[in-house]
Amino acid sequence: VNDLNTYLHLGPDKWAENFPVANGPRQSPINIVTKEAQYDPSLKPLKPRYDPSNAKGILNNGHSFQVDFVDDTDSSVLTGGPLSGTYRLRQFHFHWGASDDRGSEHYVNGIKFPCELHLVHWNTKYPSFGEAADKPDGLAVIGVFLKIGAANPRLQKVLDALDSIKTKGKQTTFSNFDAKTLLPASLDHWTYEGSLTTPPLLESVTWIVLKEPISVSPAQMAKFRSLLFTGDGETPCCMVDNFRPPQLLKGRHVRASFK
Ligand code: BO1
Ligand code: ZN
Repeated sequence: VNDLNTYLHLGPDKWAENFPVANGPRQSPINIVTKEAQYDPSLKPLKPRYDPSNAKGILNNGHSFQVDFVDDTDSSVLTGGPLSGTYRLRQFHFHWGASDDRGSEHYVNGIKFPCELHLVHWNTKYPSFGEAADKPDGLAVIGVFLKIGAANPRLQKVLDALDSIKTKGKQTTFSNFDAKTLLPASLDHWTYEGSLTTPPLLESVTWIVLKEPISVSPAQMAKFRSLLFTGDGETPCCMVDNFRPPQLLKGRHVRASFK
């Protein structure tokens, strides 16, 4: 694939033409039907341990923006929950809508949120993110819903950086940021076996979707929507509706860490 971005902009309906795994057995996101999720007492407490000094940069990748982390040691890791072993933080990014009635990738009982945060980790039983990314137990992503409410001061440093990366391909340094401050008070979660939600849609993700949303104000959501999909010199196109809709469950089971 020479230009992943070309496929991204054709939209989710066209992805299967070049990525047949789009119709595979463990695609993401999904609609989480809470009454179908079974409490699993064998799930361990989820343990994120992040080092603020690992934050490295922030990039407009043309379909979202991502904050990247140095991942050459076990200093920012996720363990516990459904996971065996240690998963290193690689990056976080968001998906959001043009308006507050949509934007999240996962739904809960058919309910959409205006935005969803993804913290992307890779299993250190493999030598690198790239090696892990196509293994069934290679990746773990924490999903956090954002709901409209009070301004969230913990988002502000990220949002203030967006003016510097308005267009596709722009990046700047982003240092000394504690990703844990973006998590809600409760780490209660649902978990299931899924995939990347954008091409290459690899079926390698253990999804950990937190039950408790974090807040975001209308003005903060406007800041997300001020980013552009387009590069400098192109006709500006606002970065909005960068989510994939829910995929078929195909017999999968969703487990809950809480009763
Ligand atoms: S998501 O969390 O399921 N929305 C998701 C979707 C796609 C990626 C990551 C997370 N893509 C990968 C790229 C790699 C890149 C990596 C880390 O993200 O395929 O090329 O190195 O930024
Ligand atoms: Zn994502």
